[in-house]
Amino acid sequence: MQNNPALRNDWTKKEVEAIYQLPLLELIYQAATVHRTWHKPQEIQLCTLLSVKTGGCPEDCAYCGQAARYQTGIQVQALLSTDVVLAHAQKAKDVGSSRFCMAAAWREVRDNRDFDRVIDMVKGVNALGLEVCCTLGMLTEGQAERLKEAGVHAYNHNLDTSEAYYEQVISTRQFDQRVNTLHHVRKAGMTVCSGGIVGLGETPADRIAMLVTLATLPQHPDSVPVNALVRVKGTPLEHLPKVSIWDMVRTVATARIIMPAAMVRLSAGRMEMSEEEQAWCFMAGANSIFTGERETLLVTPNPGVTEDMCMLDNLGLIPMVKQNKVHESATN
Ligand code: SAM
Ligand code: DTB
Ligand code: SF4
Repeated sequence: MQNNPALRNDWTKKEVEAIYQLPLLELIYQAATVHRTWHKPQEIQLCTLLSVKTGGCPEDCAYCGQAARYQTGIQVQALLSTDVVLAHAQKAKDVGSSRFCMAAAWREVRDNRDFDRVIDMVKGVNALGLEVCCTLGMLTEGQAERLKEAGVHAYNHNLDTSEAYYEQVISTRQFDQRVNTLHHVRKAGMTVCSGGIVGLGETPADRIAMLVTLATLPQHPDSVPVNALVRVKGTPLEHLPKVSIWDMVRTVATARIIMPAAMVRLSAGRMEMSEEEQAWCFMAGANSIFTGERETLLVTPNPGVTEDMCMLDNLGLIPMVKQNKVHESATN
């Protein structure tokens, strides 16, 4: 359970819908007010993402360029060596990132030598003084414990959409299996990073339902990534319309209001957003982004760190230094 009484985990769909459907500027104003109460609004967390194993994934996530069954033309890459990963982590540190997230195109972790190698990577990145995050698919309790012991701070595992819409997007696993992994992550003592994607053809009711699932977990996720669908050529969703910025803003603002202590991360899709559009998302309570010198997320383009620094400067925002753990435990 949450320790802080100001954090509610009994949100109902009706209440959250009333927030999501507020007149837009009123919604943004309320979210900005909450943001200012819980966070330093000028600070943006900079996270660096590295794909440590790319493509060839057995899952059928309809949005994903890494699913083996879609012809997306991406370069498949087996698990990188620990040295290569540590070189990337050092560069991330040099350009001011405070969190380094390693992603693998796996359905789930298997107890094999690849997992042993990921454990070594985690230890190495931790030793550099970066906050270590992993996103490796589904985990058992034992695997979660091993990651925690090796020094993983946060585990990213998105619900992606509502339970009701889930099977329209992914058929090779169930919503409940994802929720179970979130419980394993929390039980092992890692922080939970979980959010979703806007623009999969879902309705506002689906976005609201997904946010309600996250906000009614025994403890809120510590970070909530809000991804705008990146329409990858060759995936079943490539012809969907570009997501409206106001749908992104409403989702960010609602997440900010109902999970006030969480970091809300404006994740995929920034390449197709103007600086002004991103500014609306920051105003609505987003306070974290993926950036770095690689200029890619996993397989799709992302703004480079130089461009992002320029944007932060224009907006009067500053990079957040490594998260203060005392503050985290005081608010959760
Ligand atoms: N394979 C693991 C998994 O699915 O949990 C970890 C990596 S997976 C690529 C991480 C997340 O990236 C997905 O849950 C999804 O939210 C996001 N993602 C993947 N492709 C995307 C796309 N084309 N547009 C927006 N978000 C995307
Ligand atoms: C998250 O929510 N977004 C990141 C991270 N978690 C792993 C991934 C975005 C991927 C965007 C599409 C791509 O480059 O494959
Ligand atoms: Fe695989 Fe993750 Fe992509 Fe789904 S989102 S196809 S599990 S890499």
